[in-house]
Amino acid sequence: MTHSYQQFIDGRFADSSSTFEKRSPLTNQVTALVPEADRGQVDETVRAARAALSGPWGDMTMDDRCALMHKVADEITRRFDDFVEAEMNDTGQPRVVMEHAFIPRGAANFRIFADVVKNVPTESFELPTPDGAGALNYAVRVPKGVVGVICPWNAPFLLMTWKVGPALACGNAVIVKPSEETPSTALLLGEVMRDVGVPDGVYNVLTGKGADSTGQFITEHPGVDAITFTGETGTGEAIMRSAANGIRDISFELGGKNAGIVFADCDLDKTIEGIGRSCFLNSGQVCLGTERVYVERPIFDEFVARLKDKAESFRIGLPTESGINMGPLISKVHQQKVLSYYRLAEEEGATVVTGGGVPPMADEYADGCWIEPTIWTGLPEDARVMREEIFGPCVHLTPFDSEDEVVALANDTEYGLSTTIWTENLSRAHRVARRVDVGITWVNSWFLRDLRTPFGGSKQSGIGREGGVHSLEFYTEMRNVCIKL
Ligand code: NAD
Ligand code: 6OD
Repeated sequence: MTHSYQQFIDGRFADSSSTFEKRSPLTNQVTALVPEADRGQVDETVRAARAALSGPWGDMTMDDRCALMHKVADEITRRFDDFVEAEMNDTGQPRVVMEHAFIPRGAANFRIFADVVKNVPTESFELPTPDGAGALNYAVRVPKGVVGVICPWNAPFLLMTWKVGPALACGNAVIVKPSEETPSTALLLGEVMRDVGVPDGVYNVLTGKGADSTGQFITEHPGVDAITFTGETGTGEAIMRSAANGIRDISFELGGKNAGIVFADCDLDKTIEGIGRSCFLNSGQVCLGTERVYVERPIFDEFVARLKDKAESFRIGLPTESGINMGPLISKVHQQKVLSYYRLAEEEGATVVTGGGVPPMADEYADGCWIEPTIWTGLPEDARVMREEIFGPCVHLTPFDSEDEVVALANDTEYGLSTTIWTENLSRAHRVARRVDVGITWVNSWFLRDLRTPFGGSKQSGIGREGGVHSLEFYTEMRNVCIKL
């Protein structure tokens, strides 16, 4: 049965004159019709959001606003199963990943930032003046205004709330554009916002596509004061051009080609577990994932054999089946992209250690977007598979001989999002961590998140940092007040 989505504008669900089809990643069958907001609806939504800023939302005290954000988190927790179900249907990823990571993080994004906002001080300076009376400067934070939040499909609820949580805690109004593949949890959050009493126009969701569609219409709209975006680097370039009109602020979290670094003195059991997650979690559709792993030569062969066992231990299947820990890719288009890299790896001379194709699935799932976890060795560093983000459950393993060599290899990329380093030598861990040119380094762990820490990418992996106080720097404007005494 085909479900019809609506958009969430000014506190109400609304249709649109045009729609597009959404397919299930499990079957590739059409499951829903999604509205595509046109320029008129974007304009209407911007007006509603601006009105909210000068209405009850703008007048609300910080304490009341933050208390409301806690209510949002509580209501997400109360409706936990609805969120798990919605996200699972959109992404096809295993229930266990939704329940233990992606949905609880959505609620945490509201709680943590409500608390951060209340606890960050502003600065104050006393200035001597010739008359001896002096002057007092103090800074105040005000919301940026209407923030456009443009989101990807790979961890939809986590990544959307990671931006909406701090944006609202800081007093902004938001217009969220979820990915065309995964609109469900953003819309479900509309019900939550309405039910806990978030004023109309504060949280809006416009569904649609990107270029020449809703995404572009939002980012080009002069009434949108700032744009926060997570997605591909190329899309970031397009949005940056839109944001240049009217000099609007941007925060970008973009693509990666992250390196894992494994030293011979690592705890190999823990390393295989950790690197296994970093390569294959969410079918490799995690921006922080590792598609290149460099392993110190004395343990290279053992590492290859053990990571192969790990990859082959994944149970691929339906998100609702027990014991399943790998789902499909998001769409046929993405599956074809990943498979094109699987073919390219062989053309470029890779040895396929495991995987490389599509697992057979039965009956109505035969045409789903399934993919095998894949490991390669033997590619040169200039192979395209070594340089371009694939965003699938695949990794290339390369041996190395020295610290200097591995730092150079890890840094030899236009991206700079994250790295994961595995060693039992603490001094080496600190030394190497400082030298890898990325925004986020994990040692003996991966994707272990403290939301108070700076998060973002170097080089072409992003602009700006969010997390903790850094989110406030983007979602508020600092103003200085100077009082002559
Ligand atoms: P994408 O860039 O194709 O799309 C992201 C969003 O941008 C979608 O909502 C899309 O509709 C919209 N969009 C596309 N073109 C647009 C335009 N011209 N103007 C305005 N909006 C536009 O990314 P994706 O395929 O959804 O997600 C995968 C990518 O996201 C990968 O590159 C991955 O590395 C990256 N990512 C990065 C992070 C991070 O934190 N750095 C996190 C998750 C995903
Ligand atoms: O944990 C986060 O806050 C975050 N932004 C994760 C990004 C995951 C990318 O796929």
